[in-house]
Amino acid sequence: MTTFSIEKIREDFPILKEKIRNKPLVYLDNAATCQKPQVVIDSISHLYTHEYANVHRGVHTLSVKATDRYEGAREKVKNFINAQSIKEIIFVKGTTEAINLVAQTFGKANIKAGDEIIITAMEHHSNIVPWQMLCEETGAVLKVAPINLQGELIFAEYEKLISDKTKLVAVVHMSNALGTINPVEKIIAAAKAKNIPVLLDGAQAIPHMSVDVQALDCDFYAFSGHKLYAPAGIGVLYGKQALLEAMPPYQGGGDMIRKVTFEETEYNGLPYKFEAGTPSIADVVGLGAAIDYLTEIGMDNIASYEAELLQYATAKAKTIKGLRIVGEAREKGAILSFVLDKIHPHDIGTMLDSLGIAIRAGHHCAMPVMDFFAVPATARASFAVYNTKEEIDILMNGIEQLIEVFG
Ligand code: C6P
Repeated sequence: MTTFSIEKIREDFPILKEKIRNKPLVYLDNAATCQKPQVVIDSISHLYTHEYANVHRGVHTLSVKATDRYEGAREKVKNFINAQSIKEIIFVKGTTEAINLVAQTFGKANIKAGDEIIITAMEHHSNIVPWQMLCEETGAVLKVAPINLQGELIFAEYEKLISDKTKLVAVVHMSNALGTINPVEKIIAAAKAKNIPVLLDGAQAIPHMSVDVQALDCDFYAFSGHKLYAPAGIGVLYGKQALLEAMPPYQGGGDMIRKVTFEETEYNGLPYKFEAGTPSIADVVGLGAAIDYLTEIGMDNIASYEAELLQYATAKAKTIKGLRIVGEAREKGAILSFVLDKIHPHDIGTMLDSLGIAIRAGHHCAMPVMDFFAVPATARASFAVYNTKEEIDILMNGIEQLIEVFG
């Protein structure tokens, strides 16, 4: 049952009033990136209008104000995912950079020839390629836990891959191509039984459910701001303090140092050790505002509203002849991937655009998933808190129209 006013929420997002090809915008490409509420836009505008300067560097008033805003946002992120300390919150560009950071620091320090890293067959390229690069550099081996035709992890096969050679498990929390929500508690427990650290790719999960990194007991959690109603170009790597402290820095430069001479450099403490150079200050402030906005609505309310939307869309999609849903996991987030008989997903995307409907068509940066389901691509509608059942009706009518004309 919806516990908030959807009309009010839609009012918060100015872009939803746009017309696309003379039709009201129906934005269903939220898994790629979602739209921004006015409070996020205002927070950035306010910073640049009244409080902007570089952070951690100046004693002047504006620098102190900007630093307060920036560090205030870190505190908000910490509370949002229930980390133990702000030292565990590293600002990065996004999920991709967060995973690369772990591969290049934790990975290089702890993984050697013959060691193994476990991922799953439903990973985004961002959680495949950094590990392949590390394996190439170190001689480690990448193991892939298989999935079934519903798009679910075959847990028993994952368990079989865990051995004394396993040095890291890196798994997507919610798949962007299928919508599958992985049983991360079980995945983590199986790895912890052998003291193996676990990284979760939370890019898709974070906007759809409440995430508690302490309850999960994951070692790393990566996510992007732009899928969480915040600006693009900012993301978060959560890491357990002890692990982060033991890791070498990622990049060298300003802010990540305590003392530099030509002979040697003493690195800064956490979290700054991993934040070299002037950060994306306004984007961090925008992320803080997005977190305030979502906290006010409540992540559990968002999860139950979006579950309603997904259920509604799935039921409708199943009545359309010639439509096949790709990814029918029992635990699923607000993503509907599908293919149509005889119409290529790119044509579906283009034709729906002519009706004002934005979906994504393609391999969704998950080519191995496409290979597994033997499709070149899928069409993907992905829902956010501001979407409605009426918009889903418009989507389904659009699909029926294009089947009639081209199918
Ligand atoms: N998926 C999609 O349309 P970045 O680009 O760093 O913000 O996020 C990468 C990423 C990592 N993991 C998962 C599960 C993701 O879904 C994404 C981004 C977008 O599905 C763009 S390819």
